[in-house]
Amino acid sequence: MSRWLLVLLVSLAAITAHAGDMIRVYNWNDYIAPQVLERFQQETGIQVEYHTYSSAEEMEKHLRGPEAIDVIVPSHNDLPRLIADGLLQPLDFSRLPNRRHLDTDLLSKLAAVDPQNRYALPYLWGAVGLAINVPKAEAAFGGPLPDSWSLLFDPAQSARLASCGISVLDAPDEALSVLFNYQGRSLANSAPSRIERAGELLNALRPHLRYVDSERYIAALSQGELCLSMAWVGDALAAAAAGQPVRFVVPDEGSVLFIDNLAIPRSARRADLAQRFFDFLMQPQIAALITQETLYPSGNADAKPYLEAALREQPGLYPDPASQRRLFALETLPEKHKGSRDRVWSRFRDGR
Ligand code: N2P
Repeated sequence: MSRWLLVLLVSLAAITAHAGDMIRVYNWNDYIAPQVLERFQQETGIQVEYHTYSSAEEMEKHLRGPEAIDVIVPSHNDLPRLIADGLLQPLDFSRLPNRRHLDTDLLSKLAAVDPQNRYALPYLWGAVGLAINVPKAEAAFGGPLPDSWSLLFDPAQSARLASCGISVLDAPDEALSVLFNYQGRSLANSAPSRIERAGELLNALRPHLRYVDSERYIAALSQGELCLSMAWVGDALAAAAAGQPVRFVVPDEGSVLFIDNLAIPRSARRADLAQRFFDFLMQPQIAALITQETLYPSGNADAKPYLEAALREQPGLYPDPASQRRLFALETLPEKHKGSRDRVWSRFRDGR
């Protein structure tokens, strides 16, 4: 073969290897740094078709739907069911050299829901708490506020805050877990009839809320349009970063932690490219950029030194030891609770 023909063939091969290389990614809203996607596309020539969802329910709809998806980001508590239902593919660790940077503490927590960490790579994590616009909330409340879920769950207290705007996450497992915990119970160990009873309390609360939504509240908090939100940590810190006097509180009664994970759906056409994407994201500097942008703690232990000092020290981002003692990992909801949960939740969310 002539040298020129060989050169031609090699360059043709290079072109065809890249032409049409694409991954379809579904991730939570506000959960990536846009420049990270751009850099990945530039460096690898792999196109990313990027979509977002704002609830676990929506995520699961996509996962069970007809579309082929290469990357999905489920929370740890949903992993057992997704794995058992065959909706995820095992990872190939040999394609993931940067996996060594992941937080081993998180990996061992995850092993409880994903034995041997075969399916999931911790990406971002954090606490559920209350985002409070302190001056607005104190003015409406008529004095200093307790660091308590009672602000939300005690209808007498939430009635006082209704005028300055309250929202709740569209996250039934999180919301019911913190409610049960506030009442001194455990959601996973309670009878389904208890969930129906909790539904009555939620319904009493509903008229005091603007909405039950996990996306709208981010901009609203940042514009001072809400004074109390059940919030995921990064969304609350984003409002503070936007200049609002918003505090993120892990209430005295305690709250839940979530770990969100990179995973490959069963339907993926390009598991190979999905794993290249994961390995790219697991570079400590890239992981740091993502935390810098989203204000969620990183699943990457080696990202910390690359965070700007102000962020590394930012109270609330990585829970301090006192909050840590009040936080427990969100439990997986037993199958037998799902019916009651879904009934109670759709009535509450839609305010009917
Ligand atoms: C960020 C979404 C946080 C995901 N807006 C919580 N599992």
